[in-house]
Amino acid sequence: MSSTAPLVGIVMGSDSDWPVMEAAALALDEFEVPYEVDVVSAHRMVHEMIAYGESADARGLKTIIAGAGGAAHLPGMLASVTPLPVIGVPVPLKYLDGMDSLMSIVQMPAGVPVATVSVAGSRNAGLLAVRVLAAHDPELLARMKDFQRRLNEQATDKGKRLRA
Ligand code: RP5
Repeated sequence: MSSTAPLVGIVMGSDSDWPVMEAAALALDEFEVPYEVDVVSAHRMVHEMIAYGESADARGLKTIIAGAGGAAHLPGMLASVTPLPVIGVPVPLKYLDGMDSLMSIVQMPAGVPVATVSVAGSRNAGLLAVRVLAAHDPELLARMKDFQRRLNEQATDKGKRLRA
């Protein structure tokens, strides 16, 4: 990619979410996709959160990955104020095994979509953001196809080793 301006915004409700969210950043690193990282709490920083969502497309972001735990309203609230695709990452906390985070993010009202990945599935969130960008970037699309080919080879090799 020629641009170094961030194309993906990775945001989370607290810095305590970072151990889960870091895998999204690592996936974007693998594909050399520029991104920014910030804490934008839906509850503790409501005005900053709205400003972030409202300015995201004008600042050049193409998609937002938002992670939060518990009463995880951040992805949905951002999706309410930005036209960009929002990918939600349910962060599991100490209680309820992340089911509270998952339910808070996945069941959005019609008209306000959030692409929810699995509990703590931030690597897939990063890879999904790459696919969103790759749809309009032939070079990135080729790299995603190569990634998928290697994934297939690795899985095939595992099968071969088991059968040997
Ligand atoms: C949520 O509250 C955050 O996304 C985080 O998962 C959770 C706990 O935050 P801290 O109390 O650790 O800052 O809004």
